[in-house]
Amino acid sequence: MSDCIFCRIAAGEIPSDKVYEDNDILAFRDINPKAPVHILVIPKQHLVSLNDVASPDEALLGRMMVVLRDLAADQGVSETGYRVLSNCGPDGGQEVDHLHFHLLGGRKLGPLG
Ligand code: DGP
Repeated sequence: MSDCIFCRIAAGEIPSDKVYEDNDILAFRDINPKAPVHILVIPKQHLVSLNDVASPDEALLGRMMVVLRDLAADQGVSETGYRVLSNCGPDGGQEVDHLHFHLLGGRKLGPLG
Protein backbone atom coordinates (compact mmCIF):
# COMPACT_ATOMS: atom_id res chain seq x y z
CA MET A 1 0.00 0.00 0.00
CA SER A 2 1.55 3.27 -1.11
CA ASP A 3 0.36 5.21 1.95
CA CYS A 4 1.54 2.61 4.49
CA ILE A 5 4.76 3.65 6.20
CA PHE A 6 5.93 0.07 6.79
CA CYS A 7 5.22 -0.88 3.14
CA ARG A 8 7.35 2.10 2.17
CA ILE A 9 10.13 0.95 4.51
CA ALA A 10 9.89 -2.58 3.04
CA ALA A 11 10.13 -1.09 -0.46
CA GLY A 12 13.21 0.92 0.53
CA GLU A 13 11.43 4.23 -0.04
CA ILE A 14 11.95 5.23 3.59
CA PRO A 15 15.30 4.43 5.23
CA SER A 16 15.45 2.12 8.23
CA ASP A 17 18.11 0.49 10.38
CA LYS A 18 17.67 -3.03 9.01
CA VAL A 19 18.84 -6.00 11.03
CA TYR A 20 17.33 -8.82 8.92
CA GLU A 21 15.77 -9.23 5.50
CA ASP A 22 14.62 -12.06 3.27
CA ASN A 23 12.11 -12.29 0.43
CA ASP A 24 9.09 -12.11 2.72
CA ILE A 25 10.21 -10.57 6.02
CA LEU A 26 12.02 -7.42 7.14
CA ALA A 27 13.32 -6.52 10.60
CA PHE A 28 14.51 -3.04 11.57
CA ARG A 29 15.12 -1.03 14.72
CA ASP A 30 12.19 0.89 16.17
CA ILE A 31 12.52 4.65 15.67
CA ASN A 32 11.39 5.22 19.28
CA PRO A 33 13.06 2.40 21.23
CA LYS A 34 11.56 1.40 24.56
CA ALA A 35 14.48 -0.86 25.46
CA PRO A 36 18.14 -1.30 24.43
CA VAL A 37 16.93 -3.93 21.98
CA HIS A 38 13.74 -2.84 20.22
CA ILE A 39 13.27 -4.38 16.79
CA LEU A 40 10.19 -4.55 14.59
CA VAL A 41 9.62 -7.65 12.46
CA ILE A 42 7.17 -7.20 9.59
CA PRO A 43 5.89 -9.19 6.64
CA LYS A 44 6.70 -7.41 3.38
CA GLN A 45 3.15 -8.05 2.19
CA HIS A 46 0.57 -5.69 3.61
CA LEU A 47 -1.40 -7.32 6.40
CA VAL A 48 -3.10 -4.84 8.74
CA SER A 49 -2.84 -6.84 11.95
CA LEU A 50 -3.31 -10.36 13.29
CA ASN A 51 -6.99 -9.86 12.40
CA ASP A 52 -5.93 -9.91 8.75
CA VAL A 53 -4.04 -13.21 8.91
CA ALA A 54 -5.58 -16.13 7.00
CA SER A 55 -4.69 -19.81 6.63
CA PRO A 56 -2.28 -19.26 3.69
CA ASP A 57 -0.27 -16.93 5.94
CA GLU A 58 0.43 -19.59 8.58
CA ALA A 59 3.87 -20.51 7.23
CA LEU A 60 4.83 -16.83 7.04
CA LEU A 61 3.75 -16.26 10.65
CA GLY A 62 5.70 -19.30 11.77
CA ARG A 63 8.76 -18.09 9.91
CA MET A 64 8.42 -14.69 11.60
CA MET A 65 8.54 -16.41 15.00
CA VAL A 66 11.77 -18.17 14.02
CA VAL A 67 13.24 -14.85 12.81
CA LEU A 68 12.31 -13.29 16.16
CA ARG A 69 13.99 -16.15 18.03
CA ASP A 70 17.13 -15.84 15.90
CA LEU A 71 17.24 -12.05 16.28
CA ALA A 72 17.02 -12.42 20.05
CA ALA A 73 20.07 -14.67 19.87
CA ASP A 74 21.91 -12.28 17.51
CA GLN A 75 21.19 -9.37 19.86
CA GLY A 76 22.48 -11.32 22.86
CA VAL A 77 19.24 -11.41 24.85
CA SER A 78 18.27 -15.09 24.53
CA GLU A 79 19.52 -15.94 28.00
CA THR A 80 18.64 -12.68 29.78
CA GLY A 81 15.15 -12.77 28.31
CA TYR A 82 13.02 -10.73 25.98
CA ARG A 83 9.45 -9.95 25.03
CA VAL A 84 7.62 -10.40 21.72
CA LEU A 85 4.34 -8.58 21.26
CA SER A 86 1.98 -7.40 18.57
CA ASN A 87 -0.44 -4.55 19.24
CA CYS A 88 -3.77 -5.08 17.51
CA GLY A 89 -6.37 -2.37 17.00
CA PRO A 90 -7.25 0.71 19.05
CA ASP A 91 -7.44 -0.95 22.48
CA GLY A 92 -4.22 -2.85 21.75
CA GLY A 93 -2.44 0.43 21.10
CA GLN A 94 -1.67 -0.25 17.44
CA GLU A 95 -0.31 2.93 15.82
CA VAL A 96 0.88 1.57 12.48
CA ASP A 97 -1.70 -0.45 10.56
CA HIS A 98 0.77 -2.96 9.12
CA LEU A 99 1.27 -6.20 11.06
CA HIS A 100 4.44 -6.09 13.15
CA PHE A 101 5.97 -7.87 16.11
CA HIS A 102 8.03 -5.93 18.63
CA LEU A 103 11.14 -7.65 20.00
CA LEU A 104 12.12 -5.98 23.27
CA GLY A 105 15.06 -6.82 25.51
CA GLY A 106 18.28 -5.67 27.08
CA ARG A 107 16.67 -4.48 30.31
CA LYS A 108 14.21 -5.77 32.90
CA LEU A 109 10.77 -5.22 31.37
CA GLY A 110 7.85 -4.28 33.60
CA PRO A 111 4.50 -6.01 33.78
CA LEU A 112 2.15 -5.56 30.86
CA GLY A 113 -0.38 -2.80 31.36
P1 DGP B 1 2.53 0.01 17.39
O1 DGP B 1 2.03 0.88 18.51
O2 DGP B 1 2.59 -1.45 17.81
O3 DGP B 1 1.77 0.22 16.10
O4 DGP B 1 4.02 0.47 17.18
C1 DGP B 1 4.51 1.06 16.01
C2 DGP B 1 5.98 1.30 16.22
O5 DGP B 1 6.52 1.72 14.98
C3 DGP B 1 6.32 2.38 17.24
O6 DGP B 1 7.05 1.79 18.31
C4 DGP B 1 7.20 3.37 16.48
C5 DGP B 1 7.57 2.61 15.23
N1 DGP B 1 7.68 3.45 14.05
C6 DGP B 1 6.72 4.27 13.55
N2 DGP B 1 7.16 4.86 12.42
C7 DGP B 1 8.42 4.39 12.21
C8 DGP B 1 9.39 4.63 11.20
O7 DGP B 1 9.21 5.40 10.26
N3 DGP B 1 10.58 3.97 11.32
C9 DGP B 1 10.82 3.11 12.35
N4 DGP B 1 12.02 2.51 12.36
N5 DGP B 1 9.93 2.85 13.31
C10 DGP B 1 8.74 3.49 13.24
